[in-house]
Amino acid sequence: MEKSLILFKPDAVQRGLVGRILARFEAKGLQIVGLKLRRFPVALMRKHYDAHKERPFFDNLVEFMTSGPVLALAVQGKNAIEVCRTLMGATNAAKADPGTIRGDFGLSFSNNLVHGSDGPESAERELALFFPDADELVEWTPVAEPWVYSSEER
Ligand code: IDP
Ligand code: MG
Repeated sequence: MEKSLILFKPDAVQRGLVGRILARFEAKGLQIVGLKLRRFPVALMRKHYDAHKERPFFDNLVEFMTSGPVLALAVQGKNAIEVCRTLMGATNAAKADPGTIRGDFGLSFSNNLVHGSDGPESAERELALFFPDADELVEWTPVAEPWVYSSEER
């Protein structure tokens, strides 16, 4: 089982899409293992997007991500990182496929509703940033798990 860090960006919260977006992760079969709503500090967002610090959009991105509440979500599942990226769709929401979160709810390159970790190392790093205390991630066994995965897959 793999964990990924998902952020619902301020546009998702402001537009009242939190429930509908969360429902997609749950309906897919992904397990919620951490959840919090905060207006996160600028320093934390700069660290989170450190890989982009030389990009021209970096300052606007950090300003956007700290302009309002963000929901941080930790999900778990088999290949959760890739599964989440597929659910989210392409970065430019205007071009993202219908059926994806960005494709169904957005039209912007920057205001694209969700963040998802892009690999195991970034997932570990990002989960530690947004859920720094060990007890913030909950270990539990979903009763539906035997129905979500076949016995060989588990
Ligand atoms: P990702 O969120 O799909 O992984 P990244 O390339 O990691 O995309 O970029 C991080 C975030 O920076 C994007 O989700 C988007 O909000 C913003 N961003 C990326 N490229 C651009 C751009 O060319 N113009 C404006 N914003 C951008
Ligand atoms: Mg990225």
